[in-house]
Amino acid sequence: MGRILHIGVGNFCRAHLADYTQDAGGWRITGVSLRSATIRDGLQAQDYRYGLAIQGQAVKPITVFEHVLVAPENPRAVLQEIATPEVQIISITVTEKGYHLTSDNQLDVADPLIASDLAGGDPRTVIGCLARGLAERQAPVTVLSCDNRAANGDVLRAAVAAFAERAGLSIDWAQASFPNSMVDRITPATSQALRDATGDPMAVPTEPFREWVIEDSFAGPRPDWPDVQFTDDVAPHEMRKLRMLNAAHSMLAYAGTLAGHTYVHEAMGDPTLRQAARDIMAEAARTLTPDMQALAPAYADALIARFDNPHINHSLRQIAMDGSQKLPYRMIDSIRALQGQGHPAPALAAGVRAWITFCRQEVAEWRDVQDPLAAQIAEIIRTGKADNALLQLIGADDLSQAILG
Ligand code: CS2
Repeated sequence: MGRILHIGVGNFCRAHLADYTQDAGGWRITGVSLRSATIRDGLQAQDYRYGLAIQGQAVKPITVFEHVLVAPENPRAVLQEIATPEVQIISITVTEKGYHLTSDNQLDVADPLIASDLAGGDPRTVIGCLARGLAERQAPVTVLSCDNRAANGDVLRAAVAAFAERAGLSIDWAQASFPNSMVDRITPATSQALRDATGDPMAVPTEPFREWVIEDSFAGPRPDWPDVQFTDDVAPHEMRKLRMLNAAHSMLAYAGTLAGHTYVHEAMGDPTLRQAARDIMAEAARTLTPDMQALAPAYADALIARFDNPHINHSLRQIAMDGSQKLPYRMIDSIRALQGQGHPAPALAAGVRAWITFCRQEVAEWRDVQDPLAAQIAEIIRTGKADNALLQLIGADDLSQAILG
């Protein structure tokens, strides 16, 4: 029986990693919540079991969770689990902002939570927990990032190393591997209607499609996950997914919300936005490797069909969150690559401008922008600075001409 320690027990991991691990059999998952006790309390009340409501299928019971630790209640227990040899895989879904990186992917030492973790308090970030836990560990371990960041394993390793160096911790790097991975499954928040229909307050809704491509560099055993693609190089796959799916998603989130829509499938019903999603995918496709470019037309068609799914009420505002963390590798990298090839990127540029307009509208209407850089965004807008200042915030002011014209 293998053991996974999973940090970040939101809906995505409960629809993706947990579903694959349920199918594999033979492995158990201990969850870690870095902040609140809500998910632990909910799952504990039902013996850590919940239903996965895969659209169009019977609700699937997921029974792989053993228990969930809540870091603020018992930080020491989390570090002990990270260090324990029986845990062979530490997997992570903490969303883009959970890595606390600057726009050029360096550990953000000015971030208050990172600064507090470095100062030696009980760790509150995934980076602080991993650095302090791995420093106590003597057995091989695979740390598997399952978040939508480019080169997610590489940037996680670099952030943990930067933290360890500053904190004077020594980690046995020869025993730790950080494979890159690409994850995909559209998983909205749980609605009250689903809770009522299933009688399960912890049920998770998701689409039938799922995809997982992982770099085959595990330090030890792994579950026999079905239909996972193991490969030497995840980058071509993650570029395909982040630059086509997630870029179009983000554009729909900003332009769709501005146009008064609530869900992705509604925005897709708007001919202008639908075409804009197609155009972003086509522009992004030109930046991919030749193999991926060959797959891109069929992949784009499949994405459009997934976005059209009227049974998945995927909120545009949920996707709109944390734009400063998402845009760099969803849109900016592609615009830069296209510029390097001498190609314009009008659809992607319009996507970035939709983010700017969205931020300006939120601030004008006195709503908080849901973003770790919300204070800086609001300050730029309230003090009347030009759009270029927002580009600068996400490390894209070199593309001012291409984006703002
Ligand atoms: C979405 C993603 O919330 C978002 O930013 O674009 O969560 C998206 O649904 C997943 O990456 C799909 O795999």
